[in-house]
Amino acid sequence: MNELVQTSKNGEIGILTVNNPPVNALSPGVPDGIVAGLAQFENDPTVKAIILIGGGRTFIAGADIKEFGKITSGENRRGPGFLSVLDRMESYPKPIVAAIHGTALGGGLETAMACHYRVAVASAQVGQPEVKLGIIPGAAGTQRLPRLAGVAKAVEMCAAGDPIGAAEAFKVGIVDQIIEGDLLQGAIAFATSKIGTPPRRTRDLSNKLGNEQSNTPIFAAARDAARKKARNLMAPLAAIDAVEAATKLPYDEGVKREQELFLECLYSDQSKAMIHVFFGEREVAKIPGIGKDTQQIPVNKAAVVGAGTMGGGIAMVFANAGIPVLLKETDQAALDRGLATIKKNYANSVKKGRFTQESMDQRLGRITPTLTYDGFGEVDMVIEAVFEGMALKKQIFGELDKVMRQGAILASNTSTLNIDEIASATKRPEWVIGTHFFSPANVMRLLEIVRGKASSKEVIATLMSLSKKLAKVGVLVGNCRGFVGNRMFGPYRREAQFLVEEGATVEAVDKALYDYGMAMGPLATGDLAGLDVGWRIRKEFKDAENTSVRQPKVEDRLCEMGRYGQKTGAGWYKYDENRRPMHDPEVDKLIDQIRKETGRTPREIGDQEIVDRIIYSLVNEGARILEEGFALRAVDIDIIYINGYGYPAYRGGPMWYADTVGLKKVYERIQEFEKAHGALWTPAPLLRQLAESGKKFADFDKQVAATA
Ligand code: 3H9
Repeated sequence: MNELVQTSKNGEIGILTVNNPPVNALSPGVPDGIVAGLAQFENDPTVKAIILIGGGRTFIAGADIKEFGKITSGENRRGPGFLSVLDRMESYPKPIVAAIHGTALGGGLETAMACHYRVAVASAQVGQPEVKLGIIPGAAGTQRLPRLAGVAKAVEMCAAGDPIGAAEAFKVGIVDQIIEGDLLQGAIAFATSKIGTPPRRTRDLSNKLGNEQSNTPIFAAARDAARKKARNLMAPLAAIDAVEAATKLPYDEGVKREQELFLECLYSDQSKAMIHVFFGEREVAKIPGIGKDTQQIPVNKAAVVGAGTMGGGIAMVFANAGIPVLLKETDQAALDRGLATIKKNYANSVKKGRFTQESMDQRLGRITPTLTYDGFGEVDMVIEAVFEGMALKKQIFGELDKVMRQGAILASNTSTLNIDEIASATKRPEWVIGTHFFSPANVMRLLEIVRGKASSKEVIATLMSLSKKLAKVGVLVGNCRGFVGNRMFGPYRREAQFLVEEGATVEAVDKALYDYGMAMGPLATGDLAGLDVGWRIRKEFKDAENTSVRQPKVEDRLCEMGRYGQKTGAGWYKYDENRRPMHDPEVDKLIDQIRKETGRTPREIGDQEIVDRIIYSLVNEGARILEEGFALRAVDIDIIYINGYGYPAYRGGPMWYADTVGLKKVYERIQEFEKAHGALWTPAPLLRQLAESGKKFADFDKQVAATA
C-alpha cells in the first residue's frame, strides 16, 4: 500500500481504500497500492475477506486519462501492468468485494468486475465510457462484462458508452446487492456472508455468453446503429468486435484481441482528438484572473423576457435544472404560443421516453408565464431573449434596470449585438453579460458567455459554474461582431458559396463537408437556419460592406426569389413535405446566371479543395480571434465548434485539426488561396508566426496556461 491506497481492518474484513482525489483515477501508484494491500492481507490469517472501496466522492472513475497522451507520445511506456493486477485480484484466494458509490467507470468498472462480488449504493453509476474518448475498454472490460451482464447489454454499454444506474446494474447482474444506508457497513455484512466460500471468478462464468445464433443479430444491429449514430468513428465498431471476441474465443485470447483493438484506437488521431475534447471541456471553465475563490451569486430563481423560440427554450433549460423561472411576453397570444411550444417539446420528450409525465409536469410547474414585470424584483438573474434589434434591447434593459433588485444578473441572449451598448442602457453595466444560447436552446450544449468591458468577475464566475448546472458547456468569449462562433461561421459559409459560384455543385460541397464529419453540409445548414436572416442583416449593413472584396451572390438572389430555405420549402434545395432535400434545376439556372454575370468559367473542384477552403477559413478567422483576444485559448474555439456547430469531436475542433495537419502546411495552403482569391485569404499574423516557428495552437494555449 501507499498514500493512494490505504489499508484498514474491521474484524475479519480487510479494507482497501483508494484515495486519489478528485475521482480516484488509476494514476501511477494506485495499481501498485492495490497489489501491496492485497499482499499484506494475504499474509494476514485474521483477514478472511476483502473490500475495495473509494475514498471521497466516488469509486474509481477509470484510468488516468492524462497518462494516455504520455503513452502515445512515447514519454511513458505502457507496461502490461494493469491487466495483471486485475488477474491477481481475480485469482486471489479470499473473496474480494467492490463497494461502489459515485461512478465506477472504465478501468473502475473493470477493476470492480475483477473482484468476486460487487455491491453498490442506489445512486451509484457504472459504465464503460471509453468510446467517448475514442478508445475501447483496455483492461478486459469487453471480456468480463458480457460474462456478467449478457452479450446485448455489454455491447450496448461498450459501444455507446453511456453509464447505467445501480438498479439496472443489479437487474442485469453486474451488481450483486444494492446497499441501503452506509455503504461500508453494508459491504462488510455482505463480505462476511462470503467468508469461507470459494471466490467466484468472472472469467469462469459462461452462461450469459449466448451462442452464434442468438448473438449474430445482436452484433449486426449494434454495428448498424454504430455506423448511423457514430458515423466515421472507429472505437464503437472496435468495441463491438472485442465483445464478439468474448463470445468466440477462450477468455485469455479474447483479452489479447481486446488489447490489439484497444491499442489501435489509442494510437489513432481520433482518440487523441477526443481526449483533447474531454480535457478541453473542463479547461474552458478556467478563466485566468478569476480563481475558485471568486464570490458567486446564487441563482435560485430566474426570469426570461421573450417567449419566442429562444426565450421558450431558455426557460426550459432553467426549468430542467430545477430553477423556477418567470417567462414574460408583451401580449397574451404570443405568451400562449410560447407555452404551447414548450408543452409540445416536453410531450415529445415524454413520448420518446426521455422522462416521465410526472417529470414533465414538474418542469412545466417551474415556468410561470406573465405579461408584467411583477416578481422580477425577487429573481437572481434575468435573460432577455427578444428580437435582435438594438433599440428594443436597450429599452428592455432600461426597464430591467428599474425592476431588478441590486445584485441580480442582467443577461442578454443577443447573438450579434454589442453587449456594451446594451449595458449602457443601465446604471449597472458590471452586472450585465451576454448569454448566447444556440437553437434549440434546450438541446444544444453550447453557451457563449459574452464578457462586456464592465462585466464583473463575480458575474462571469457565476455564469461559468451556472452553465454546468444548466447542462451546458459555457465558453467565455469577447464582445466582437458575431462573438466567436458566428464570426467564424461567416467565412465558413462564404467559402461554401464561392465554391459553388466557381464550379462545384451544391450537393458536392455539402457532401464533402458531411463526409469530413460535419453534422450537415454548410449549404443545407443555411437552408435549415433560414437564408433570410443573413440577407436581412446584409441589407441593413449594406453601407458598411467592403466593396473592394468579393461578396457571395447566390443566397441574396435565392432570398429575392422567396427561397428562404426549409421554412419556405425551397432554398439551396427544394424540400418535400417531410423536409427531405432534393436537387433543384432552378438553382442550377440561377448559379449559371450568376457565373455569367461575374464572368466566371466553372471549373472542376475536388473534395479536398472544398474541405480545405471551408475548414481553413475557420482556422484563419479563429487565429485572428485568438490574437485579438476574443477567445482565451484555441481549445475554447474547438469546444465552441463541436458543441454549437456540429463539428466532429473526433477531429478535435478546427484549431486542433489544423495542428494535426501541421500549421506550416495549413499556412502554405492559405497562402495559395490568397494568391488565387485575394485579400479575404490574407493569413492571420498569429498563424504565420506559429507556422514559421514550427509551433502549434496547442503551444499558444500552453503559454496562456503558464501566464494565467
Ligand atoms: C479507461 O478507464 C480505460 C480503461 O479501459 C483502462 C485501460 C488500461 N483521468 O468531470 P469533472 C479530472 S478510460 C484523469 O469536472 P464531475 C477532470 O479533468 C477512462 N482526470 O467532475 C477534472 O480535472 P480539473 C474512463 C480525470 O464530478 C476533475 O477530474 N473513465 C478523470 O463533473 C473533475 O472532473 C472516464 O471516461 C480521469 N479518468 O464528473 C470517466 N476523470 O478539475 C471520465 C476526471 O483539473 N470522467 N478527471 O478540470 C468523468 O466522466 C467525470 O469526470 C466524472 C466526474 C463523472 C467521473
